[in-house]
Amino acid sequence: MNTATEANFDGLVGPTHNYSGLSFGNVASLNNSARPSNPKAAAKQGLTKMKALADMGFVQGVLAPHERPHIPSLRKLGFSGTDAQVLQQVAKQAPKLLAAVSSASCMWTANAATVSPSGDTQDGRVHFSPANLVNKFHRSIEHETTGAILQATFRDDKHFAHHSALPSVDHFGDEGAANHTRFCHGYGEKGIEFFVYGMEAFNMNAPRPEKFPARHTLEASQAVARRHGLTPDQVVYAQQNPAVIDAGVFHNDVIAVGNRNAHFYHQEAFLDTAKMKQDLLTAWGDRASEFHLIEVPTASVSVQDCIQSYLFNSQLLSRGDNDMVLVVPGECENNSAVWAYLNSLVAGKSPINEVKVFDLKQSMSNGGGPACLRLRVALTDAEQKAINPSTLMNDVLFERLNTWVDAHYRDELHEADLADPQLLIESRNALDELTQIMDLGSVYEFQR
Ligand code: SUG
Repeated sequence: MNTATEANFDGLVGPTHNYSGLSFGNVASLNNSARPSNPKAAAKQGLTKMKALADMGFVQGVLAPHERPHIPSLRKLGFSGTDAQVLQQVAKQAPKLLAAVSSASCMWTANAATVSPSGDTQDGRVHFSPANLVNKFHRSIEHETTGAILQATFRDDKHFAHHSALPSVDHFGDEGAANHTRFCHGYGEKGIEFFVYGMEAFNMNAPRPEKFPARHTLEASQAVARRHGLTPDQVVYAQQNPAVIDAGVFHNDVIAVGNRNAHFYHQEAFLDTAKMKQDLLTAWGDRASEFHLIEVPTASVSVQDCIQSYLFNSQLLSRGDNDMVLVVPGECENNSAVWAYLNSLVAGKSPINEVKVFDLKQSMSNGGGPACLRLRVALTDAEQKAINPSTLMNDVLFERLNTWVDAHYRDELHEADLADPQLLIESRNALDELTQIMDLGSVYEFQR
């Protein structure tokens, strides 16, 4: 058996971070539409969390932001001329399209890909499938650059297997690790991969939400499990409760989080909670008493409280066996029901022994909490050594990235600013420098 560690790769917030109300079904995105944003503060809030986790001894990586506004997407849609002319035309003819190709949404790297660690896969490599994010146009343009950045980070095919995204069509709607959790004894041991979906695409008679979209399908998860070489006995599928999707739980990570032998979830998260529990316990096998099902009742915390506070959009991190810390956003502290629940949780018998609070307001206002901002990758020592070292957080990288943000980021951005050709130039200059800092090569179209 290999020993392995869980690394967290956070998305660095890009220079065009803004609030455009692009995500129907995501309450925060819709509520904050057209509010001015602060890209500099957003990037710094993210960096502060990354550094704090690195200082706590966790392996922390960084995934670079994408090129935005994304001029190649606009050219595909028929805009032409110089880059400045393209911006001018789209701002006049289709301002929402400009907002969509300017979104810094790749910061939410829980949606970047689904990752299966080497302990789970038939060929003993770590498998990555970038998510097609097909349900939202602004996110559907992420997967190619995501793939390039993942390959520039996990850059050796002896240890890492990189797939392309699934077909970009609703039937295979894939939102990545936001709907995927891995349970295991130790990170290097064969684990259980738990896939949560919003609907069955090919079965019109199965339940599905009525108001908001189910972004992720069972068929997408099944395809990812197949291509990653997972064996059926280690895979569990569960359907999200359509009623919570309709209430604003657009990804399962807004209402459940798991790590090693603990599943922390809300009473109303799943369509069939009893089956979810039974299936996980069956897959876990013997030593069932070591598996913790921590169900939060509606009577303590309502679904609305979950959506408002992002209680479950937390990072559940192991400090040792049966010793976990929960990283939550500041909104949890400000919600009295949630804060009371968390205090009783850490005082109780579960493995969750401490809560750490981070200010991530800039990301939270678009519906992205601590768990949205990170992609988990369990790695053996040999795999860790094979990673591009310039992507790993430490004192030097923290300093360099803060200086870089100070040099290139604005501290106020309005939707109208997205048409400013100077913003495009600033963003490209910033990213060009970043590829050198992080030794990524030419991952962006403007560099080729
Ligand atoms: O896809 N918000 C993102 C938030 C993603 C959160 N990720 C996880 N739960 N894992 C989304 O809805 C809003 C952009 C805007 O409206 O400007 C946005 O894309």
